[in-house]
Amino acid sequence: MPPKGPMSAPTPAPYPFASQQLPNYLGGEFRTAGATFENVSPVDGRVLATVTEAGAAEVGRAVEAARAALRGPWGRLSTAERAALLRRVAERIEQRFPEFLAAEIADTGKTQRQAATLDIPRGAANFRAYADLVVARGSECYEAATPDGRGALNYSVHKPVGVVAIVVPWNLPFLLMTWKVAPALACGNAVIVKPSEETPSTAVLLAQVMHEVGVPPGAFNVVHGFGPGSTGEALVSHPDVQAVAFTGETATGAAIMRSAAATVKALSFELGGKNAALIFADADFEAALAGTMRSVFSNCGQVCLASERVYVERPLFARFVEALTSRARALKIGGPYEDADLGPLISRGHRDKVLGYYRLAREEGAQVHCGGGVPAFGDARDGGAFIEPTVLTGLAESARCVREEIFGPVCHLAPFDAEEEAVRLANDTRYGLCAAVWTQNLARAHRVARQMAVGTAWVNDWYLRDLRVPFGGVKLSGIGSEGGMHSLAFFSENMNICVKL
Ligand code: NAD
Ligand code: 6OD
Repeated sequence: MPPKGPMSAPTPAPYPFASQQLPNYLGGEFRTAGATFENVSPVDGRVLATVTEAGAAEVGRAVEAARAALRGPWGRLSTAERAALLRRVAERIEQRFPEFLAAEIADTGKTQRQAATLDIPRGAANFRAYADLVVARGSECYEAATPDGRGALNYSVHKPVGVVAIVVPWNLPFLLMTWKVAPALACGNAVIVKPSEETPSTAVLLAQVMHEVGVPPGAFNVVHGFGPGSTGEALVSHPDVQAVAFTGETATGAAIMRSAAATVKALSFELGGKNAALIFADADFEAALAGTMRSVFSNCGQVCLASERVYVERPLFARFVEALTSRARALKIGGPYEDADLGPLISRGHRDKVLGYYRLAREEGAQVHCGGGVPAFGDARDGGAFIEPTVLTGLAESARCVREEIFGPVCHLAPFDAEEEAVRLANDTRYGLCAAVWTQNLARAHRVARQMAVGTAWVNDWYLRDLRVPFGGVKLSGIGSEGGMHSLAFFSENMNICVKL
């Protein structure tokens, strides 16, 4: 949850696709042929637009267009020329900021404050970051001895992997899509994006931007649709797709792995989490409280990095539960333009899932300190997917609500007595995405952070990002690292040339 303050961002434009049919973008053309599905507002359940579903034939066309782009003008651009194009993409996103803002907000219902300070600016930043990184990348060079004494020179060359599928979720749609599109294009691949069926709009705006700045046809393609038995499966099983970069649920990652296995595609997966926050008695109480409010309730809890398990050292436990509950009760729930703290969940379907966990928590013996239900507004918002922020205690560590990812505005708090116990509790999960450690003891901060079995441990903060650092999950939370040179490595083939001197 970004802190409240004066809005620096421009006011959003009207939703750019109101009552229109969102097209696929194939080989530089916007196409609306085929079946459609509805884009529904999570704020009030209205149909915002229809979306063209790409069947297997359209996916095939996208792959053909991508292959042609690699053989054509796109494949002939230098690294510097590609980087210059990415910078123009970033500039154009900024010029069309109000439309991106309106589109992201319409699809997700997220607060204007968050979309304006995180989602859309990060989309532009992703393109700039990878434009800079790709031109800064060097290559390896080794001199080797040979029996004749003349030696040999080895040097590596980065080549694109080929046609890359990028399959992304709905929680931070623009941020997560561009996080993969930017490095994939920077490395010279041809990209086919499948946005989530829940959030199709910013992908179409991005296609328009690519078109406007002159990204050659076929280098960037968008196919809309669902996952299993639909667009997503057709894409990730296509024999001419060489790599899949996926963000989403762990079970979906497993399904994609099966689809991709037959043609041995390279995979990069950013998956689910059941992340812990550890609050030691020596923590700065106010900072830990504010940070945990953000890590539990930002984006209505729909962040893979969210702290769904909060462990507090016993002397602080009762005070922390009371303070978190009181702040959670005070959160304002409302529509994106109401200066609310909490927007809706993405859909009624997802709300049913989260409410199922609220019910299960009671059955499993939780004490519900606040929330646990659905707010009533008495207006159109009752047709949306709003839900109450919820604070739980009292569950056993074996409870499903402590073990399974809920992906809503809810956390369970439990006390601990010793550092080793805190480390054991935090790591006792099949996931391994991130952890937040709150302490003012410097030695403990380093010691505990290092023992976290996760891809990222934050100390005295949460979701503080530097786009150069490795970002990924261990165990069920992912395969591989993205971020900085790690993304460039995934999206490149590394070829060695050996020259006998
Ligand atoms: P999801 O896995 O249901 O869907 C993600 C995407 O995969 C969508 O575009 C969907 O259409 C597609 N898809 C679904 N089944 C498919 C299949 N069989 N083949 C090909 N594509 C398929 O995820 P979601 O509900 O959209 O997002 C929430 C999940 O994403 C949570 O589990 C969250 O933790 C995770 N997530 C992880 C990260 C991370 O960085 N680790 C970031 C954001 C979200
Ligand atoms: O900030 C990022 O780069 C990133 N991949 C965030 C993931 C958030 C999960 O919901």
